[in-house]
Amino acid sequence: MSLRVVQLKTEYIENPLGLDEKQPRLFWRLESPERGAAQSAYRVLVASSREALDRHEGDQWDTGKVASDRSIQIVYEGKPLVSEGRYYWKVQAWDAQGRPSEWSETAFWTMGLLDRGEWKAGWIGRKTEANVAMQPSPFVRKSFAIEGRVARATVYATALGLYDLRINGEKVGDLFAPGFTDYDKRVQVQTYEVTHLLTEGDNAVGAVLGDGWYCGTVGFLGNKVYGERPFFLLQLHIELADGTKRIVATDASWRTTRGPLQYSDMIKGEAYDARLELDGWDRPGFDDSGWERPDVRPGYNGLLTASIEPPVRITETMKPISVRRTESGTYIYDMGQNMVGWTEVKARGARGTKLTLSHAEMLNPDGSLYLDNLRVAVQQDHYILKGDGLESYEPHFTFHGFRYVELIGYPGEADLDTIVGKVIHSDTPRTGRLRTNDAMVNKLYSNIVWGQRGNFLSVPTDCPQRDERLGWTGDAQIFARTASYNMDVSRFFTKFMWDMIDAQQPSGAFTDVAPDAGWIRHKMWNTRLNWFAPDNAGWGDAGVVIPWTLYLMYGDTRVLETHYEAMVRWVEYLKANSDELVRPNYANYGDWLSIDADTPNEVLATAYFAYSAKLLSRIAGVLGNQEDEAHYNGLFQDIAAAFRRAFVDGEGRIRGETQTVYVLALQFGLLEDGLRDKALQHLTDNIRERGDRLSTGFLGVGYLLPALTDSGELDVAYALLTQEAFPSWMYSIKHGATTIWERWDGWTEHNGFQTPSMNSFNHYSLGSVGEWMFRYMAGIEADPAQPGFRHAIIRPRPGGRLTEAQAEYESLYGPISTDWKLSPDGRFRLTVRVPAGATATVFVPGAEVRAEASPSAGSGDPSVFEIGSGEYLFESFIRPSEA
Ligand code: RAM
Repeated sequence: MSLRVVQLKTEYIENPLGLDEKQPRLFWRLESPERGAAQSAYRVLVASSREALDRHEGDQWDTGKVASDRSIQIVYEGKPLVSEGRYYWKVQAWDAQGRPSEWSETAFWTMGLLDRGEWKAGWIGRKTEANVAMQPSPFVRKSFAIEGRVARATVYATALGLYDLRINGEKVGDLFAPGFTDYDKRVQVQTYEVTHLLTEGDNAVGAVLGDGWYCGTVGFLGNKVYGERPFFLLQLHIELADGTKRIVATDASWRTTRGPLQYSDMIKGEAYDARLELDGWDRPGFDDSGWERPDVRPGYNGLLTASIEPPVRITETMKPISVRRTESGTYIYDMGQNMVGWTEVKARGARGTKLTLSHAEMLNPDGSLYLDNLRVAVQQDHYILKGDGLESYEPHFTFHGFRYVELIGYPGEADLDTIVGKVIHSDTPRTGRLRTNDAMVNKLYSNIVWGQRGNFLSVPTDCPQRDERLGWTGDAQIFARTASYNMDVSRFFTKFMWDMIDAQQPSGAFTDVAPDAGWIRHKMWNTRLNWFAPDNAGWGDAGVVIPWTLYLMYGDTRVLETHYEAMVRWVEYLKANSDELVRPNYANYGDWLSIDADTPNEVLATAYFAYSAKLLSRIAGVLGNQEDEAHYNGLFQDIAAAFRRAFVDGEGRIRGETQTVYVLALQFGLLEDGLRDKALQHLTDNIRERGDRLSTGFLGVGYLLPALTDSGELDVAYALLTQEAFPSWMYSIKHGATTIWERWDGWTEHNGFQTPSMNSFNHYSLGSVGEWMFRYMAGIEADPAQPGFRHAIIRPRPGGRLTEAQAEYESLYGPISTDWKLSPDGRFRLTVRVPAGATATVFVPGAEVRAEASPSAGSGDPSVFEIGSGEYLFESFIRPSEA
């Protein structure tokens, strides 16, 4: 028996609760000690009870033995799934020799409330307090009795705002639920299994409500974008051992009051008065007779959808690396890492003592906190001690971007144990690891990952510190591929696509920001911020690039199907708003934050228009729509021709003559053969004239090293990667960066800090070079013909000062890795690992290739190999000039 079936997942996760997907997709992994392990057939059983499944009865679905090598994205096609249904499943697989595996372990999923009519609960909130600018966070609660033993209890909950759920004193769920969506259109519902928390007899359920994105400050748009104050919706479904069912739901019988949280706002920080704590409020037996009746909102017109996004969690606790007492008696801590989350402080002192935690990314030259770049954000949390021994405090509905913490008003001597930093983000599992022999390259990679950790919070935000933190679509699309190597962003971006769809304009235009946070609805782009437009080149295109990325990385065709029409509308919109296929010069962001190089808007916009059309053609092809495939490919060719006519001269010079115009034209395939070489020459000349330095902004930077490498200019790519002079990635690292900066010149020796109105030190866009590190340097590339790494293209490219690189990517099939080493004598050794069920084509650089596998029969090239699963060693010789 050579195959084992493991790690069963439903809709990308293990044993999910409360799905509303009527045909969930199933995934499993194969394991085998043998090389070349493959699945030749599978059988899936889905049953409505564990007992039935144990008897191998698939009363919901029995696929029978299906001859197939597929083990991901298997669409459920059994009996209809019902509300609150619980489904158990397992898999058997046959290997290439026809030997069956054991049955896998049992996995399950549950369905949520599928019918709106099943929602009996009312939305409860607390009336606004008069004469208070920032409102205290409402507490809501209810006591109830259970007569009998609880067999199963499930909570369905959500809020317009944020909620922190408690049952019998225990916290249930994660942070910042229900997440950021366009609340005018939808809100996500979370499902929790709480059987273990309930007891026979008296019980209590309660929640603290936060303003969050619903009514707190959103970016620079002010507060109350979607509503006035938070509301909470909950249904607790209890099934007793004797089969009786009952529901505890939010309604007028609940009670509400204010507690210690004087305010808690994502952008404005928090104030907590521990003297006002409501001891035992979330436990049974608490006397809430003095509490108010809640205010019940008439209803909600948006959709209640099952939560898709990975929950936000504390993923790491950081200890400060140093602390300094200032002259004024405050303490400034250095966390050693620009991080996102908050600080927990421990203090002992007199009742009424107030302490403040203030957060900043950088220090001013005089050692004080650099707060100028926060704009109107206030990264401060205030705590008033109750004077009750050792107290500890951390905030609730806010977060900060910081490396430095100033502790103000601390009673007594603070030291390194007084505070800890808590790192929070959408808990997307880590899938990528990368290491080289070069400490600076490793640091760059670390900074990229920290940029992602700091900015993936419910939506892909641009930055975590100033009054912005919005789902900028341009940033998201340029970084999406890097992000998907680093972490499993399948569900994160699936959710974000809904945000983009909700924001899509009636015209078909995708927006700059999603959720659009009301600014287009409120015409903010037209008035206060008159340069916003709903269709910026490289921003709106995220609506096509992100689904394509999900397809490549996860083989997800559903996201393509689901949003196909929306993508068509986008491309048709671009076409309708072009002038003979050239996108006119309208206000847009251009190659945002490029340095000393202005890419003309019309060149950029036309190039991206072509790219969207090309991806749409490929997407149509994947979906089997040959007519559209041909049609949009034709459109792409026509746009490319229009691009050449309008912007490219006979010498391959492209209007603007920036690195970005050349990079995009090369990468998007807009040039014909003869012109390509000339354009490449202009690009490399430009780089050389600048002293091997880049000038690209957000849009150009992602394709810069790929375009050079694909065009045979690997040396130039490496020279840019490891360049330490300004502007470069390594410049920031030389000056202490622990994250990717928003701007190449966020801080320079000559000018100090850039303009404070836009100077984030934690923006991931310029970190899109992470994609090149995986795809080219380590050489782990997806094959669009067999996506999701069913077949990988392994093509490592040693070069520059790099002599070693190891990378691993945890694909849906399992880990794929490359590990290469180039010795000074030119000997090159490469180890490749491929998971069971997957295959790879390996391109070994250099000459005199020796391998544990035999060369690919088809290619006729002795350095190309087709391998199956397992570990393989390749050796070759690379003359110094080739490296
Ligand atoms: C800035 C944002 C974002 C960028 C836009 C154009 O304000 O930080 O990164 O996409 O502008």
